[in-house]
Amino acid sequence: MSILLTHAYHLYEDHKEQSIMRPYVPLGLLYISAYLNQYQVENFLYDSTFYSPEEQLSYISEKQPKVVAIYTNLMTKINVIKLIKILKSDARYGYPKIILGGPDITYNTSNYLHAGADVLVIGEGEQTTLELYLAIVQNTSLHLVNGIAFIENKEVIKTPPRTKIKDLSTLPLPNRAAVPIDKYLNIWKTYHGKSSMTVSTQRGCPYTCKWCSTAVYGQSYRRRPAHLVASELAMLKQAYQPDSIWFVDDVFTVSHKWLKNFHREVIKQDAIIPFECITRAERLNDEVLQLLKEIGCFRIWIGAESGSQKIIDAMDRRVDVDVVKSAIQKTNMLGMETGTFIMVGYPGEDEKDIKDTITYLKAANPTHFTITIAYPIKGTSLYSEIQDQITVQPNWETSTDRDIDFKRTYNRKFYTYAVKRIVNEVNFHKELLKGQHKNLWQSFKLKTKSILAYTGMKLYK
Ligand code: B12
Ligand code: SF4
Repeated sequence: MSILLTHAYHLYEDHKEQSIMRPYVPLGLLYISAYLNQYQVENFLYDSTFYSPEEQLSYISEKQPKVVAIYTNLMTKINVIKLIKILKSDARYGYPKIILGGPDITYNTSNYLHAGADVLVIGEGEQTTLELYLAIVQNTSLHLVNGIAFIENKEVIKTPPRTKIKDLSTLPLPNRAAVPIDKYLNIWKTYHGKSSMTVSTQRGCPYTCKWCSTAVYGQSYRRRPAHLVASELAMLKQAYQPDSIWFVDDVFTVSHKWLKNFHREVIKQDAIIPFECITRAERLNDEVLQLLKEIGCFRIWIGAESGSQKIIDAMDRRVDVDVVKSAIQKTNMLGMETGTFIMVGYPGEDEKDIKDTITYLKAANPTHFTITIAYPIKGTSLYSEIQDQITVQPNWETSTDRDIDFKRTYNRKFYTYAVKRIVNEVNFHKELLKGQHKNLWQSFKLKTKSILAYTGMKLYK
């Protein structure tokens, strides 16, 4: 009897990731594996990141697990469904029960069950996976397990929601020994000269940005005690010597009290590792920035999503664009890198808003910025708002939420050009800021691309 935990992300298929090569371990699976270990439940973890679907299948065939449990997000969905269909139809794999978990299943319950999954674990996975696995092997009623969905007599049954884990200190550390950590660290070293690992200190986010998926942890805020996070860092430092850490938390500085404790603990436990984190501008101030810097923070991602207050408000982002701008500028001045996220094509956005975004990015001057064309994730308020304006809704099993399109202010192609316009115009400005060190040829290329993109915008407006 055993459970095999896996996912369906294969790096060799992800051409975008191959150009950046910043792979991270599937932390959710590692948490579940550690939890099962704590209860002496035999589990195998197959991290498919560096392997092909064929290699994954051959591993499943060799292990013949009773249960195959697969992590699912909106991008890996297509591969997950392919995997389910193979496991359901080929005797070589012993017809295991198939459990799915992760962020994409919460609001696509019926679809995943009809695609062949036996049971879905909704929300936080540790306790539910343990109880569900025991129910399967002991053949007891699934109705007694909270937080799951399954089909019975052709009907989708959802059991009462699982209570969120209140005290995160009860969780064991993620089972990093179950994945090829060296491969991850070596790829980082080879492509970036320094390695990086992830750590999670927080579950849930109390904010309500309309496009953001809160499908797993909900609108909650729970935090691991600062001294335990510091001990985890000390352990990582000793075991793997990572050059940096990415805290995968939604809003790292949401609690200043926690941050002060964490500051004290990492110093006390000699656990400082350079790190980057994501936070909100209004949860930063001079003191917080100083604390972050003192404990090794080298990069802060501060989201505004737009330079237009009108769009920020439409997103229910609850932040002032000038506060974001000033937070980025202050962080830059303290010698830490900054990053920001931009979304274009949000409902109601027009050309003036895009112009405001360019002006904002030029003034804030973050070290890095990423741009996404807005898409509606099932279960978000944005999805509910645009539901009756969907213009493109491809087959669910073979497409992702990113392929859904809805009625926007302009033609979809307008936004592809808008992204190019923002990138080139802002990077042109960055060249100018270099003063006498600027590269004239590079500046000329960027400005030309920016003008061409602007022409494209006008064409598709
Ligand atoms: C780190 C991260 C990334 C990293 C992933 C690195 C890695 N290998 O893990 C990177 C940067 C690569 C990334 C990319 C993307 N991400 Co991302 N990411 C996150 C983030 C910030 C943290 C994830 C994490 O580690 N959490 C901590 C762990 C412990 O939580 P967890 O994974 O949710 O696991 C728990 C449960 O889900 C469940 N569970 C997890 N796995 C399994 C498996 C089984 C079998 C079971 C039963 C249960 C179960 O139990 C776990 C413990 O309770 C989350 C936001 C968040 N706060 O969670 C977004 C998030 C997961 N990402 C999201 C998105 C949209 C993306 C992208 C599609 C973005 C894009 N480019 O458009 C891509 C997809 C990439 C891909 N091809 O898979 C969405 C997912 C929405 C959805 N419905 O799928 C999230 C929720 C962000 C959001 N709020 O909208 N992401
Ligand atoms: S975008 Fe960030 S702040 Fe907003 S709800 Fe999502 S995690 Fe929270």
